[in-house]
Amino acid sequence: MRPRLARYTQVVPVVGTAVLLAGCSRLPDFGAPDPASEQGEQIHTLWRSYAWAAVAVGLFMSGLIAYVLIRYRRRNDDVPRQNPYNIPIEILYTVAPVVIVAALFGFSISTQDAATALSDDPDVVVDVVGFQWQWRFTYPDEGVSLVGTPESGPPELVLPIGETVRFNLVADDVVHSFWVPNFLEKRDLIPGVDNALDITPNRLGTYPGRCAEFCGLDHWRMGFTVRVVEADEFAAWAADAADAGG
Ligand SMILES: [Cu+2]
Repeated sequence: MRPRLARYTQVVPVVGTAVLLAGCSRLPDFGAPDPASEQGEQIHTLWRSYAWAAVAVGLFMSGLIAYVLIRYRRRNDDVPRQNPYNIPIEILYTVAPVVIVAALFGFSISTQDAATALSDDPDVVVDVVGFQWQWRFTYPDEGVSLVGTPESGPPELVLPIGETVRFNLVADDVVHSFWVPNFLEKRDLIPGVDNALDITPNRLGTYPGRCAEFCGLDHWRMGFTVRVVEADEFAAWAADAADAGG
């Protein structure tokens, strides 16, 4: 018995350390994209909190299991003490998960309310139309309209940093889904339903966007890009695009 146990005590820490080190580079985000909007930050924080809560519960439970395995190992052939029940422990292990789930539920609802809130006075409005198989982005206040075609390729959505952008989402034919992974939100475009989404970009850069609902054979063509720029650069771009009849 002894030598085998000694071998395990050497192997387990080595394997455990290797797994931890391998996971370290992705550990902080737990696989989520880097957020590029205020709403995305909120969702990202919720996601990371969930993941850390899962890690804490997992470690605690693993510790309990390890403790029981070692502490109550069979040492002889005596029949162990037979307890039909243990009321305090049963109450504890019923109440603890309920409390954890209730807390996670509360955080989810408050984050959802904050991330999906619609501003009364958005700074920029973009009317998004999804159709088989491209996007039309219209900025009514700036007089700009961009449409993706097989010749021109996918359109580029240009957004000013730090300003609230209202996306009005409309589908022309079938269901599509507007998705920019770095905003950590996606919203369906459904014929006959007016959906809206507010995004406040907070990081400069260019991000990929796509349709996240299979909408027919050329669904894969429905890619686009989002470029987040400074406010004055946005104004200059919008003036140029309006002049160009965009
Ligand atoms: Cu689509």
